[in-house]
Amino acid sequence: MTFDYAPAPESRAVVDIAPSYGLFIDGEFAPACDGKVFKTVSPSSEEVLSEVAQAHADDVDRAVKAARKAFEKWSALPGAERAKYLFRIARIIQERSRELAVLESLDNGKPIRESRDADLPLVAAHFFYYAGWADKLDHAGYGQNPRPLGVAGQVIPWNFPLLMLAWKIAPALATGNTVVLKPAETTPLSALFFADICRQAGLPKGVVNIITGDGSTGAALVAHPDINKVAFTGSTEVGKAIARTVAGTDKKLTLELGGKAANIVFDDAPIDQAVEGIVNGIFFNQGHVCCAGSRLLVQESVQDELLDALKRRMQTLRVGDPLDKNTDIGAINSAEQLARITALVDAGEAEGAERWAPACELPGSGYWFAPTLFTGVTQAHRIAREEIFGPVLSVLTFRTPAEAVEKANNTPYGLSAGIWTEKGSRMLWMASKLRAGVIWSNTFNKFDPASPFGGYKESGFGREGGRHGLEAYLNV
Ligand code: TAP
Repeated sequence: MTFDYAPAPESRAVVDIAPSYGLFIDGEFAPACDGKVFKTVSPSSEEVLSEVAQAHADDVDRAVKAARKAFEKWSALPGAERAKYLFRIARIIQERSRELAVLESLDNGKPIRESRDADLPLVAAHFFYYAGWADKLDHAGYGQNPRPLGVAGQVIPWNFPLLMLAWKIAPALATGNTVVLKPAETTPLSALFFADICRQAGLPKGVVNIITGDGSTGAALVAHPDINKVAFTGSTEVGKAIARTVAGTDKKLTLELGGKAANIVFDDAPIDQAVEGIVNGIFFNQGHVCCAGSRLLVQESVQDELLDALKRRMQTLRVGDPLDKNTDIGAINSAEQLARITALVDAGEAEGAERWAPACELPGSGYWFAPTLFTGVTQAHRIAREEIFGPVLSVLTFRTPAEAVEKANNTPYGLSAGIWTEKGSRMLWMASKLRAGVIWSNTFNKFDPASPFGGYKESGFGREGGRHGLEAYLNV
């Protein structure tokens, strides 16, 4: 479904944003018990969008209790009944996708073209997909009568606020669990809008609870003694801390963490197509993508040709207002993230890599970073090892397929990889050697709810999406 968006000022009017929001607990919005709030800001204008309740540990407890109470009835519903609610939610998301896309672009900074054509269709598709599983769990390959776990505590990041919510909530509900979800501090609004959709869909009270807050709220949730499952997406550092909290308890845990994916281009690859894939791989969503193709590995013999074409293409990228449908690269999500990107880029220069960016004028207010390319990068450089989580590409070269595999795997992460070649046998050989959970060939950043997603090594464990995504929420 596509909409023709009005120019920026009118788009803003597409969605009503309340001046303040409470926590969504047991089907009602209510302030935090101590009345604390925080502001959520649009990263493209630094305008305060709304004030949102900051959940206290007692609020977390209240949300978990509501989810526990709701679990009894929700888990006892026939799968076909749960499916009806999920289908209804999916349809309302489609109906309200224009509002949601604008809201997501305002709160997160991502271009409206992406929230409209990528995030929202994927969010709805995810709910439709898991709705379809709700009455077929006996056929999921886990034997007769797989049982839900109970209450799931879910913590998500700011890069795909609504999509990460869908990845967490849809499989949990389909399998008969109830949830308490904490969105990231910088992007709470689409999760609160989703709470309203739950009410619109008539979802029983307490099945979904949304508690806004900061890292301390997430920590209180994962440490709560009465949750049965923790699902986390975010940084490897916080993921490790959560694993330590959960260790020794009977809580089931899945972690989706960081990445430093290699996008590998062989000399027989269709260069123009590869350039599009590289651009999509690193500049989609400002590079705030855990599976971003942030390391370009190019075969030496085509390096010059490829880099010339890539630089020409980068000169056409438009950075600016997320609500302008011609924008390719929106705002960096927060001042903190901008500082992190800037520090790593400075380190790249200090360590001797060569920095290049097209001439591009950045807006005066808000948080912005021009699409950037580093050549002369070695594996020892920080920009080749650490996740930048921004629109910054590090280019390395290789001569042989074996060298490409060695360099691609030379990272503590293992979330995704891309291979560009005409040779089918090489694709298969590479795919068998790369230590990455998702491997794309002659494409990049393609997602489908039927396809499991997740990492190797420090990119985490467990899979979301597909039949595999059910397992994380079932006693099997
Ligand atoms: P984090 O700082 O890890 O935050 C993720 C979520 O955890 C946020 O809701 C955060 O709350 C919360 N949190 C922070 N400290 C916590 C604690 N001690 N206990 C429990 N929860 C806590 O990551 P981020 O900056 O939002 O996101 C960027 C990172 O996420 C990148 O490294 C990226 O690779 C990774 N990521 C991975 C994936 C997948 S699928 N593997 C997808 C998206 C992002 P506040 O934001 O309110 O502080």
